Amino acid sequence: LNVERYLRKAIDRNEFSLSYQPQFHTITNKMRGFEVLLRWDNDELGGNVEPVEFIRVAENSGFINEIGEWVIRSACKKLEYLWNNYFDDFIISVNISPIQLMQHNFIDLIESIISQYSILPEMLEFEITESVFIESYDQARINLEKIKKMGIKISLDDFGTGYSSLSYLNNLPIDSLKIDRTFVSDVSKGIFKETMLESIIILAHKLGLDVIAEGVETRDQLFSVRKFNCDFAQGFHFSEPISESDLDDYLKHKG
Ligand code: G
Ligand code: G
Ligand code: MN
Ligand code: NA
Repeated sequence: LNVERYLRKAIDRNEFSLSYQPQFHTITNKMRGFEVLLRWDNDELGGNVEPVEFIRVAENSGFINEIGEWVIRSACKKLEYLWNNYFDDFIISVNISPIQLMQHNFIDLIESIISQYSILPEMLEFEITESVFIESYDQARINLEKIKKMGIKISLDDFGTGYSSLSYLNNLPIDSLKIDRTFVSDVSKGIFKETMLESIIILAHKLGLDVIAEGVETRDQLFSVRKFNCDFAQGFHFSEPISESDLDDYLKHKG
């Protein structure tokens, strides 16, 4: 397929960029930080290619490791810049593919990247999905424990979809849980969705986890997640993912 062929050249041709979607505390409205989202602009494929169209291809070809390294490095560089210019206390959150997490040299790689920038590991968060544990639970778990020891935060992404198992919540070294946007978007559509949302939040809090609601698009949805004591929220209600070139403007006007 063409996608794979072009993907292999994308880093050298400077076709990748990162977008940044802010997350906010539901009550104080204080910014928690940004989720980093990969963007790919390729002329031959007609411009912007969605991550859903190429992440899987990159995973199957193993090329995700190289792309992922580029993402982490770029995110750390931006983290250094933001820490120097805007914030004392915030988090940059990076999506990590299961394939990346199972690399033998993953920990060395992360330590090496972090040492090259003036940043603290505590400011970095890795978003993982439950699919990690279907493939190779042990290897992923070993790496996660090491990442956690380094001080990097770990969050479980898309919670509530796929092969969710509640036992993961107790067995893995995670700090926070991101509630999938389907629970948030349907919250006004009946008591079942409300009960699901509320129960997930109560469970997470009992396990000492922070909770982030994804896909908050309206004020009503924000009020709903706040009513159930959800700690943080992210979504179009606050902001779309912001391109690198717009980020300074956004932060200056935010004050
Ligand atoms: O907003 P967006 O279309 O970018 O995100 C779609 C999906 O792609 C999300 O599930 C997100 O987790 C994934 N994704 C975005 N950026 C990255 C990345 O840098 N690495 C990995 N592995 N997945 C990403
Ligand atoms: O799976 P993950 O949570 O990493 O996916 C992030 C994806 O969600 C990105 O594609 C991003 O653009 C998208 N996204 C972010 N905020 C919203 C929102 O409020 N509504 C919808 N529908 N998608 C959103
Ligand atoms: Mn994510
Ligand atoms: Na998600």
